Amino acid sequence: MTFRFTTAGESHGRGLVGILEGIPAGLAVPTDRINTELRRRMGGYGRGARMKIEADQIEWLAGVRAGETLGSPIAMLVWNRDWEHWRDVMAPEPDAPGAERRRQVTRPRPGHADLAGSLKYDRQDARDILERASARETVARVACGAVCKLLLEQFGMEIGSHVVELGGVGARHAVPLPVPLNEASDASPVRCLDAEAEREIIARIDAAKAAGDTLGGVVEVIALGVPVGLGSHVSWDRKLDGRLAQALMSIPAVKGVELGLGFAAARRKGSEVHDEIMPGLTRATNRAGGTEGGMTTGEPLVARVAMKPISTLMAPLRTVDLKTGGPAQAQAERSDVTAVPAMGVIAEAMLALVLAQALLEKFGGDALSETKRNFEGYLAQVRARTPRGAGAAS
Ligand code: EPS
Repeated sequence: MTFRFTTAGESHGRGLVGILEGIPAGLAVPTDRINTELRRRMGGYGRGARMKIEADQIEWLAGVRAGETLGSPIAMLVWNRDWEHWRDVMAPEPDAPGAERRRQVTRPRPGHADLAGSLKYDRQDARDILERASARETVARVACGAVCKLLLEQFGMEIGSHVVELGGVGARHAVPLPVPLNEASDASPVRCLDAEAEREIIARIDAAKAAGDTLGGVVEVIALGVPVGLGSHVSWDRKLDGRLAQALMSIPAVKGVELGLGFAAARRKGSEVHDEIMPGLTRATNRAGGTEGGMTTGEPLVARVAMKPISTLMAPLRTVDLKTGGPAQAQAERSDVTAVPAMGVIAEAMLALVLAQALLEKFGGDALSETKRNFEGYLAQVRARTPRGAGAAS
């Protein structure tokens, strides 16, 4: 079965649409579980005024009946409440002759898609670019990811995230991490497990806001309960680590992705990097972050995702006015001081989408019952290779 997903929608357009195809029939998809994920994405200290306007909730358009998936493409819609204030700017109808649109953007923001997009798509108004480049699009990703999380749950997998660094403040690593992770991280306004770091991060966000500046940071996203053998070593585009990196890197403003030790592995000796194999085929450590040879090892998947500071600055950087060609200050659109806590929720969704696709590739199934049968058969096969009972797939 082909698994694919796509989104449509502009930040101040009518709404966002997510379409997800390949989810088997018979999966219960309670609407409140999707909306909970959307609410989590809207949160986090440092978000701007837009999140006070919106109350993101899905409407099912297709693919679900009586609370269960049908196996057909699933379509979800989230209306933009802010559309009411932007109708005249964002209307799809042609302008009246001679009318000039409000809120044109001709002073591109360094770091945003404004300039490259305006040149590539030959637009005079960078709003034609930024409306789609806006991270608002991730609403639809999170909705599709929430459906994937429900699927993964059926196979014992659980995904969570927490902020490990924000505005240059690093959190002390909690060992072991709390389970369920999101219950603990969502209790913090910056989704950070270290209370001392949390206080310092909040102070830095306040200071950045006062200075008209923005902050980036790093999130750790983790999947527990992942069976051994998702993805494959046989071809470059089937390697799960590569697919994860692509999916996480596609989140707006993300500039780096690490799995396990990541860059630190390059600075250590082999004896300090590789995870020794123990009787029962378990691992002494999980420095690899849950993949070897482009396949899951059965250990938790652990990725760290680095986000640059948001490129809309209230104290703007230098740019060029595309109308005049002369020097100018970049456009200062309303925006967030930081969206790192929300990025963690989006990273969870992207991880869920990649894992759901890999799961369905391996086990197939038009109905959830069929996928489960195939999954159980495989687990039994792996268990037979781990006679001591313990094992990655148990
Ligand atoms: C976002 C909505 C946007 C921004 C943010 C993400 O709302 P508005 O542009 O109306 O303030 O808050 O977008 C960006 C950071 C960006 O660079 O475009 C959302 O729903 O997440």
